[in-house]
Amino acid sequence: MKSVHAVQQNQLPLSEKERPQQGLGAVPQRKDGTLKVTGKATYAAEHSRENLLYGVVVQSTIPSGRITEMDTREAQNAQGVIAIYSHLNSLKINKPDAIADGGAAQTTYTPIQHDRIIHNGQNIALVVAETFEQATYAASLVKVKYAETPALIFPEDKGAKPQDQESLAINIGHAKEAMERAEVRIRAEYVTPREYNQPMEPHGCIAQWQGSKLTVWEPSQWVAGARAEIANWMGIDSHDIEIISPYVGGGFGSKASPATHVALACAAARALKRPVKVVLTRPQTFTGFGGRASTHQTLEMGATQEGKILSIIHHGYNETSLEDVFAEGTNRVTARMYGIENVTSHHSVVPINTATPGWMRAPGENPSAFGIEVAMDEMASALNIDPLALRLINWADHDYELNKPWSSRRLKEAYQKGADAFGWSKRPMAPRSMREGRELIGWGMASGTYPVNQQPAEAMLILQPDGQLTVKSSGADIGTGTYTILAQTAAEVLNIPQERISVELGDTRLPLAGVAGGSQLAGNLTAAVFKTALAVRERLFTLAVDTPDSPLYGTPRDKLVIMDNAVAMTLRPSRQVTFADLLRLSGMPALEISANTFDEGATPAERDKLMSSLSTITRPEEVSAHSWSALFVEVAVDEDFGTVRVRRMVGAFDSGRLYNPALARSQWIGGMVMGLGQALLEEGMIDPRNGRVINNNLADYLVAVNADVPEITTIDVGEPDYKATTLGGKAVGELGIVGVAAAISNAVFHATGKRVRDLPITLDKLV
Ligand code: MCN
Ligand code: MOS
Repeated sequence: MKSVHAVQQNQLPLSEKERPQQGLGAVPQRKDGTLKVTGKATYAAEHSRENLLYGVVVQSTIPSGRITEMDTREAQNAQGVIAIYSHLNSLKINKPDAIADGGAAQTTYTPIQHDRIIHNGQNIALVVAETFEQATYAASLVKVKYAETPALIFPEDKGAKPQDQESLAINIGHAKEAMERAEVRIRAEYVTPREYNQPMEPHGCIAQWQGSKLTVWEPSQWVAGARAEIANWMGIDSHDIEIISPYVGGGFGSKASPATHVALACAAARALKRPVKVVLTRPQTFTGFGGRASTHQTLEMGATQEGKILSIIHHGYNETSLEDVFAEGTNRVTARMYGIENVTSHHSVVPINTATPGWMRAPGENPSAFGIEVAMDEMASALNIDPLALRLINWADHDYELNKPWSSRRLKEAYQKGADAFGWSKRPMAPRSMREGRELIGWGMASGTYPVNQQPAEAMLILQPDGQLTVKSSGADIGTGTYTILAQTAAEVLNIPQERISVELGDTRLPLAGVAGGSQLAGNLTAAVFKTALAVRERLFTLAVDTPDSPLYGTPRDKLVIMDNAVAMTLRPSRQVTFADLLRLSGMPALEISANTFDEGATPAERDKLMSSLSTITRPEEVSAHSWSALFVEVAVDEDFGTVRVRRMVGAFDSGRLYNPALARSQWIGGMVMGLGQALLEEGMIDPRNGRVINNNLADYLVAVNADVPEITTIDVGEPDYKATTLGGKAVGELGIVGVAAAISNAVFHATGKRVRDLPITLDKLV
């Protein structure tokens, strides 16, 4: 027996000797590592302010209707209570601009502005008291009466109306005709349930006004967006707002924009002229903002006997709220993964009584891959062709959906290296052909992909005479490693050791950055820091050769390097001038340089506006740029009880160049673990009577924990892709989860002969 949870410390791409010691590609200790493990990284709600008040949110207990009465008398009189805000004495909160309209808000629902209830667990009041306990107790005393109206609990409910999302439709070739020519056809429905991000740090903020200026400590994946949304809510200029968010205890999409309790905190703090902290309880995080929408796909696939897939006909939908359209594009991957000439696909949203769903690690790609990657396995099985062989028969030599060449696609290498490491060639074709005692053993595989998104960014570098360098960006490190890779980027150019570099992040006072979402921030920020570091180096060289008293005065600049806190001659390093001398000679206390990757000529105001919207997210134009993965999984299924254990996982990934192979690996592993949870455990259970999330806590909403996690092997097959990004890296953060649930479902089929198409794969579906 092997020990549980042994995440294998397997080989990094290069041996210790070959790996760069600093700069990109090195694996220095995490900048925030010591702070986090010693508890010195202070998260938003851990801050303390003088005169702080505590707000506790009251949530609705019905899914649909109106509030007819809210009796707050007893609560008002409870000890320590300062104020209770509801629609009855409403604080003004304006509707924010939705992401779809170039704003920053995932939901445009504005709490306590009216008596209308559109989902269960909706924020309907805020109780503010001197202590958290007092506010919690008083909140329990608020009595609400409702006039209930019929609710749409599930998208399949009678009366729910799908809205086709035309912009998501895909039409390539002639899918219907091609389907008729197919010799073998499969058709199935694939379902993913409502899922919840559940980061370790629950959502909580502190809002404090000083006159007309507002400061918000808020865990944020995107401080510029948070500021824009709060400015909308409060009806003030965004420059009067500061968001402070240096550490984020995970978000997985749910902290891309502030949820509505932040509006309540800001509005209450303004009214009371005291700082207010509002932290959602874990149960409240299940409805205080949306998780991943439940999705549903019907996928028909037709192929020749030889395994050439001729056609896909696909239709998908997801639930959304009554107020906002959130599309969890179930066809994001469907037409892209393979070389299929004929595909037609539609995606709809179905408004129901739920919180507006939001981003959750690889929105779109994740459920989409579950559909197509299980369908591929079904087709392989129908054709009696090995699933990996079927994928190679249908290899896409370019992007069929966009009709563009790939920027790079080392997926064949991923298939091969992953299969070798796993031992895939020994896989017997027939299901139920491997067994160990009472356990049925199965091997499954799938592929995954995630696109390269891009946004411009700014960066500032400050070099002190003693060689200390500070890197500044408002971008977030949500646990991903941004602090570390930005120090590495600066070190790459300026040859400064890690311990002399400090990085400041996650604060609107710092240079503009976009969202840590869409797995793009690493590429965006390393590009900006790289450009700035080059400018610093150029400036140092200029000072060295142009300053009359410099020992390097008049030296040709192409003969210069930076080493040991000095500008030196490449071939005669003893001829040098230290940073300290250089700055002193030029009369500068420090060298401070900013640069950005915006279009030239964009004014600061334009840049500012662009960064508070997601409309600036682009993709490379000439090419289709994506990260790729091949995933291999072994499961053991107890034949009597139907319990599934994942026994090992191998993931081979093409994320282009890795800025930090250890961090990238830890991201891939994180994605795979989350995918394991999605495959076997995660399911928001909705009470059909009232739309309540029944398992709204971490004891009942199960995520994968250490004991669920087997040996995980990761293999890096990427090479620098300079068509994709400036520094050659591609997406990492979300890639690891895409396709994992499919690989596990396929392995379970191989073990048991049972195909589970609706997640999670629980034992009741197997016995
Ligand atoms: N990286 C690398 N080489 C590359 C690209 C990235 O070494 N070519 C590494 C870097 O350490 C970088 C990290 O991977 O910091 C993630 O980079 P990237 O793929 O650009 O993703 P973002 O920085 O935009 O992070 C967001 C992404 C998303 S969208 C979700 S969802 C997610 C994820 O990151 N949420 C996370 N990973 C998470 N990890 C943690 N711990 N917590 C979350 O909430
Ligand atoms: Mo990630 S779900 O794009 O924040």
